[in-house]
Amino acid sequence: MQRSRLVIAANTLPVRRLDKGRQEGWTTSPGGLVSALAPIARDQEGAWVGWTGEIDVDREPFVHEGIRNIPVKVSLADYENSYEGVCNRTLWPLYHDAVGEPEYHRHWWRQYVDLNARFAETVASVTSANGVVWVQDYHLQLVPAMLRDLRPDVRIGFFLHIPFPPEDLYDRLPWRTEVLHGLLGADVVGLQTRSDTRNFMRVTVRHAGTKASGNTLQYGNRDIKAAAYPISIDTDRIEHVAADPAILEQTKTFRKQLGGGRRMILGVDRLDYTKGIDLRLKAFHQLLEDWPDAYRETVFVQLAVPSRERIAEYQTVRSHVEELVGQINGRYGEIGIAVVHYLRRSLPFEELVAMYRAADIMAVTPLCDGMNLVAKEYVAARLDDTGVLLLSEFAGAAAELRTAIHVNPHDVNGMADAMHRAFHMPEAESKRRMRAMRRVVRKHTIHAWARAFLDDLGG
Ligand code: GDG
Repeated sequence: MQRSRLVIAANTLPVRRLDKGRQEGWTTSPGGLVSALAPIARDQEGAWVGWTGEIDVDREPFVHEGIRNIPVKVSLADYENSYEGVCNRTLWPLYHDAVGEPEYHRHWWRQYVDLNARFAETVASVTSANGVVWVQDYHLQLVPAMLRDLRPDVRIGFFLHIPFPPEDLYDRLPWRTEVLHGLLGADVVGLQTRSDTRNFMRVTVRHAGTKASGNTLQYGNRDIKAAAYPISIDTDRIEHVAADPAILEQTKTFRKQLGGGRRMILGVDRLDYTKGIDLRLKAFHQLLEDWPDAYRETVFVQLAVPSRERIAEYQTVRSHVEELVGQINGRYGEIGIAVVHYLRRSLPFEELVAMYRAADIMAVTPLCDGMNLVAKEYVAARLDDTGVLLLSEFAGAAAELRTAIHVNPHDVNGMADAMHRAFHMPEAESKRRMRAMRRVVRKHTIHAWARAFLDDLGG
């Protein structure tokens, strides 16, 4: 097997299969992580280990746009017990403040261990001597230690995209020591924020006997760096798209379709119960109740990208959101005029950017979120410094985007007031706030993020 000096391991490969029957082959997946890591992997003739998204399909490694893709076969049992079970019904809710109820099942866990072991073996077999491996996210928390056992010569990094929970929540996890042992196999553990980093360091002291000093954890005879590397976006790309005359035309078309001069609030999320879509809709409802005359001419557009649809909690949040949309439109809409426009699908990236440009207010109000890239993307798209960002204090992005209007997503009345305040903010103030945020996203890009992590890892 050919070996690479830089190997990325992630739940999914950076490509997805084009529809069968139409065109054979692969296309690069959209998304920030892929656009940040793909150029680095390409330059270094790197490899990417991950799942193709297909169940029970055995595929040989293949090269796509200069990156060697190494598929890991995922069986139905892997998918149901490890991916849907441990990843999305145990770890996802637990790490997100238990806003959903985590479930713990031994047979799920066994499959997670097994799948992590297969990832580690695959990575071990494709990494060159003294190479560098960067493991991504909560699906693969055991890989660092498993890989270290197989390949003590390689440098191992791990980055967690979701929050690391506080001690009292983390302690609930029946496999808390196993997970920590897995993560502590890395040389560098990256988290989204300083508070995630503190949480992580604390539990390793308590359950794994590490000694913490500054950003270093002493674990046995090794030193591990644990630090915050807040992820970001491809700012240049978004600015470039936002400046395209065709996108401006699209923006105008959206505004016209929404009713000419009507003011617009936008929400863009995966349809996930952590994103606070329902409470945000309730806040909009409250706004209309409190000031019916002032907001008769306002529309709320919610883009909700379908996600994890087989899981019951996701079906529940979907029906709840759809019920609220119906209630608000039933109460405030008129024939031919909806006040909430709800799209349960994803838009092409260019149209998404046009939406960002069309929105007077962007409401990003998750109950808990590792970072939230949508908030940063909105800021990057506001080339003329107009627009107001409402941002949950429980999104990792709040630590950097300090001049957004910070809201408590559990406080429906408070959010309605914040919407009201945003609509009445003097232009000089909203521009000053937006300019400050734009400086942040221009400086801290996804490329700077990847470089900072790999420099610390020695990659
Ligand atoms: C996890 C963490 C962390 C959304 N709708 C459309 C579309 N999107 C794109 C956005 C954005 C991405 O999806 C969503 O990223 P988020 O960061 O908001 O959220 P998660 O999916 O939960 O991501 C999160 C992230 O990992 C990175 O570390 O920030 O906290 O939960 O980029 O643009 N893209 C297109 N059409 C859509 O309709 N093309």
